[in-house]
Amino acid sequence: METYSNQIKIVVADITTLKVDAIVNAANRSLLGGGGVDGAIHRAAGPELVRECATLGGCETGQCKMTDAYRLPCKKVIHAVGPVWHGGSHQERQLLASCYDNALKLAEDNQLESIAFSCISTGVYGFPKAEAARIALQTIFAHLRDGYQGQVIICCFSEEDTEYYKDCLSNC
Ligand code: AR6
Repeated sequence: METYSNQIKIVVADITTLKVDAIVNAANRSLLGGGGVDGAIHRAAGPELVRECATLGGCETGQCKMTDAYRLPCKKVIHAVGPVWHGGSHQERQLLASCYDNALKLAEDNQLESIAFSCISTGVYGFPKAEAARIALQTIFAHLRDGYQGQVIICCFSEEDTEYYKDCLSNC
């Protein structure tokens, strides 16, 4: 994993402040906004964002859809719908991996040079944080191995949350 560490950054930030090509929202299937990071993104982007989202027909769990970013400093928002944690026997791990995989495919297909992920599913959706960090990093590293040249930022909302990723980078 160390080989690609110059392409991965772990930061503590409000994701709405990041000037990157795309930020990844932890959305719900309606794509019409909510609490947590989703609420913060919609507030900062302004009402045009929900207007565009309303044209998309929602999004399945594990999938992503991309919109403009309106008043945000980034260029695009990738809305990922993470799984609700129901104990781990409902394909939660595969669905979370699929969010990261699909967001990175969108980044590749659209020549995005930097992408910042929120910690999808680890808030109200209750996904265990250590396992979510491992899944996120494994999926990101698979894309870097396959040749994605961009910068990947993992945007944590607290210093504590960064530890899950740092542990994983040194032990995975
Ligand atoms: N910047 C970066 N990270 C943030 C921010 C922010 N401004 N605000 C919160 N986080 P959550 P989920 C972190 O609950 O678990 C919404 O209502 C937070 O600390 O936002 O995928 C949606 O509409 C946590 O680490 O997302 C869905 O209904 C991470 O973002 C549902 O919540 C994800 O927490 C999705 O739940």
